[in-house]
Amino acid sequence: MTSNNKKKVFSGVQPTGALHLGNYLGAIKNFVSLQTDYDSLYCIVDLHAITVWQNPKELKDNILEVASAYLACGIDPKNSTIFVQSSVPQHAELAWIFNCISRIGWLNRMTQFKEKAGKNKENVSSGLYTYPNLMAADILLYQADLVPVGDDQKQHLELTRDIAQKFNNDYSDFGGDNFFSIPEPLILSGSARIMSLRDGSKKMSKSDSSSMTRIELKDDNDLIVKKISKAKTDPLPMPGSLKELDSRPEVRNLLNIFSSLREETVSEIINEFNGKQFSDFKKNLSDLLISKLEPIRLELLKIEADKSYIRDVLSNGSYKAIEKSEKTIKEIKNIIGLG
Ligand code: AQP
Repeated sequence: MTSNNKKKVFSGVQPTGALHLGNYLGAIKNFVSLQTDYDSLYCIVDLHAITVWQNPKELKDNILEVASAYLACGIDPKNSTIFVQSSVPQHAELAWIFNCISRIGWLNRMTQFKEKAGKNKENVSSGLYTYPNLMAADILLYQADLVPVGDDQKQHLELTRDIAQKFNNDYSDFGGDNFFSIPEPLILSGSARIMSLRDGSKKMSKSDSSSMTRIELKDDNDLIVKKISKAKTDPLPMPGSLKELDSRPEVRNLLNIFSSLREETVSEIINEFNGKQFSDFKKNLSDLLISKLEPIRLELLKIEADKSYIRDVLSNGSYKAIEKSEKTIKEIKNIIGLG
């Protein structure tokens, strides 16, 4: 607990490209709803982004884009600390310490590394491999109680908990006993994994080479209609039960999106459209997306045009984050015997 008795929340988004509906429904929408009840830190995790090569000019722009998206979606800098990870050097410092705590066997089990490295395992950066240690540092640096993430990040959260526990055990005789509180993942209802519009077995992702696989926060209304009308389905009629969705991943994904946006269950949506044409459903889905995303897009464009406002928000955020993290890192170094 913090001095104001609010629990702490930490989460982040990588500045790796245009933000999409998955980032919004799986992460940012939840950040907004948590910020009044929790002491919230929302980070733009650029050090994570460079685990895969980024064009430096685009990276700079993408950092500002994530900051603008946070603000446009409703994260309020009066309630939350918004900052860029690399502007707070304590993240990298603690990540190095965690490289020495975390075990190779633990990292070898991370499915996200296996998915991202694919067949190219020998040739990806070592940063991609140790990425979960940096994520643990992000969270534990602020002694966060809760971490709102999409369910794809749950395994990394478990590793964070393992690192915290091992640190507490390894240094229990040196002031480390119960030093880190063990953070909990916060997978909120409605934050289902959103899948690609062209392949229901792949998650919607910024780095997919085709923008037709995702709805981007900056897509205008016509483009949303086009992407939804071209979204893959199957020749069968609208489903009549949840069971049918097991073998229909693309249809399930569109229903999940509808249900998340409407904040109703998938069963309710199935009942509403049972017996109707797919084209009716898609038209309703496009209308719903437009009603939720158009105000965000307009706000995003307005904020992006005001670079000095964004820079002010980020430099205030970084100041606050350094203030919070400096004390923790000093204590950790003292426990370990560094410096
Ligand atoms: N498809 C998704 N469905 C639900 N949640 C998602 N998130 C990402 N994609 C989906 C959640 O968004 C937060 C920020 O993600 P990130 O940018 O840090 O990294 P990512 O998960 O690797 O996202 P992308 O879009 O797939 O980026 P690239 O293509 O660069 O790897 C996280 O909480 C994540 O769960």
